[in-house]
Amino acid sequence: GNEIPEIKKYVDENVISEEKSDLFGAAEGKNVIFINAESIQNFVIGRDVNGQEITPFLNKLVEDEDTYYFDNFFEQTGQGNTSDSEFLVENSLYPLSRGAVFFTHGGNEYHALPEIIREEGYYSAVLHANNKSFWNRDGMYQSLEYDHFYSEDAYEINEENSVGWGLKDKPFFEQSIKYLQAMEKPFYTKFITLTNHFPFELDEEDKSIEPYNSNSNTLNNYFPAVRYADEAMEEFFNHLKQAGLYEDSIIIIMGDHIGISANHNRAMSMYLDKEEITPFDQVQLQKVPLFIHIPGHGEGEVISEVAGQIDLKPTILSLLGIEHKSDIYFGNDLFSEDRKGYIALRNGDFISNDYVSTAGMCYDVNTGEPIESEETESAEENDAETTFPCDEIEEKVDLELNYSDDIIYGDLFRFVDFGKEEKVEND
Ligand code: GP9
Repeated sequence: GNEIPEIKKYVDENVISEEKSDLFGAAEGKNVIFINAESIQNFVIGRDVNGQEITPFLNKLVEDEDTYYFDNFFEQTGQGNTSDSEFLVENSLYPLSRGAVFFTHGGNEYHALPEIIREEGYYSAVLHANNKSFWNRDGMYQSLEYDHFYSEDAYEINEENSVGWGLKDKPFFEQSIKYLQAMEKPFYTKFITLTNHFPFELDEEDKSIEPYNSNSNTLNNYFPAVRYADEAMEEFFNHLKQAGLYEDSIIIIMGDHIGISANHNRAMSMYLDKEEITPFDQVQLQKVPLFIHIPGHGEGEVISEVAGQIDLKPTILSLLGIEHKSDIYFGNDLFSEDRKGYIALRNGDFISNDYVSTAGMCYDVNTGEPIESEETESAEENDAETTFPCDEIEEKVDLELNYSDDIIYGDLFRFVDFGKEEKVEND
């Protein structure tokens, strides 16, 4: 645990903000309903396919006065896909560069959201209609200190209500309502959807829009599958309203990771009407949607500051009015003015409010044009040094990823006494 003081110093000086955001405590005491939306990328939001809207419900949410929509929000997962997105959200640590941390370090000591908010009287549960050991979830959820995991055994699953990976999202949400009704309040629940999963199979009766027409069946079928997920989430909002659960809850919807890999770039460039998908475009395609819906709030807006999955834990804690100064994490409260201004991807690439660094190149974030290096005089010799404007952030990105890896590989939170988080009055 010798590294902990150095890591704590770094996060205190570079990550954790002293200032509370204006939304600190805005959802105090409310239930939190988090939807990990399988494979939903941001490029579908507000777009059409064959002249038909892909996500009519999410598009309405963008305009909704109770909703904050983040349109410059990045997924930061590695090989652990959905499980990595969960890891990022619960811990505000980075997943690993190789393998899935849920498998490789499922027995570590963590200081995750469910544990922290239990101290404030929150009950926590995950609802996901798949085998409980997939991604070693049953083991990892114990380490994250979830109170309960409603896995496939908690659902009625038959041939009619399943497709592809299992229970369809519509019956999944419908069957979950009874668990929410019976649950201790306030609760923090995570719903992990399944239908919009590669290879994006749907039954005919569930296809509300026609597939796209390109050389990639994966991309073609993605659109009707995303529409199905959009409809399922709309139905879920309606179930919550009918069950009397809506008013006392905040609902967060987050795309977990990309659905369409670079293998489908020819079809993707045709759909996006681009000559080719450049490395810069590839990074843009790692955007996933994030919606934070606070019923009755009335001050929602579209937020375009760069943001990522690492930011969810501090954001949720802040919305609930929970201070966490002793904590160690690498994200920022999305509503704080005082933020790092960059998002690190697991491969070391990053996106800042000014630059994108990928494949060894530094790009202007607005134009997508590569930025030339600058020649500067070296202080010691008469040599010229080559520097890129991306260099400074790149150093921090490398440091953060290494610190996060150290925490996981060394199981360093065993040596930290985080104490009790403080519930603070909003001022
Ligand atoms: C499986 C589901 C999908 O339970 O979460 O996981 P993925 O393959 O997307 O990582």
